[in-house]
Amino acid sequence: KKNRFEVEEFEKLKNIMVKYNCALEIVMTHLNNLNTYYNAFEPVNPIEHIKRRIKSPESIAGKLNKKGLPLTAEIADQTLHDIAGIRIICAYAKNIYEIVEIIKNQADFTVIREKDYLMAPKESGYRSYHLIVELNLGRLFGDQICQVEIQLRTSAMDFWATLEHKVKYKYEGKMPEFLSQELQISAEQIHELDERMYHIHELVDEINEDLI
Ligand code: 0O2
Repeated sequence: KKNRFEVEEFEKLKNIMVKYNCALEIVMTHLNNLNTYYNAFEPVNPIEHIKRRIKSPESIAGKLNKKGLPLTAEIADQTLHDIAGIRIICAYAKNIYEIVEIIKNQADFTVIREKDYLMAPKESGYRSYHLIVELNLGRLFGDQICQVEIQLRTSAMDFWATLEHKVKYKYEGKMPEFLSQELQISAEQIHELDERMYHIHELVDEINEDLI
């Protein structure tokens, strides 16, 4: 199936995208403020960096096709939770849980779904923490509700996920067995590396405390 909307639906989708762009801006402002706060008032900032993206129409159509749904703007709006997406990259897994708690306590948006793929990695080896937050766009938008997906990962997990995504895309879902095995092994090694790095970080922290 072609990953393309009919002209009329594409026009409707463009309007819907305006809404998701605004939602993305609102959530990004909060996260940027959090980043600023950590830089100004805390000894260490657990956030390495923040990335954002709006799903392309081709990618929206591809996801609807994969779910066996008709290619309409309304169905995309109702069924996809990740049209607006944010990725927060942290140094250590522990930081991820810290930031998840802060996001859950934000007054301006509500967490409506969460998935902990750190505790329970996907079969592919994928690790990340996913949150779907919901927010009201205000009077101007007729108080419409909009969802934004926030993915939280360590730098190492992001390195793996980016490569795996590229490989998966190249093989259009039919990845050769040896490659998926290779990626699963790499995911485990990356997890081990994450834990080792955290261990070193803790040791250094303890030494610093002894010196004070
Ligand atoms: P893209 O191109 O990154 O946007 P749903 O999204 O709710 O329909 P599901 O399975 O419930 O489907 O969502 P899930 O697993 O919580 O998250 C889906 C998103 O997580 C994906 O979006 C990816 O960004 C990421 N993800 C999930 N599993 C994997 C994986 O095995 N490898 C990699 N690299 N990323 C993964 P999209 O739309 O599939 O892709």
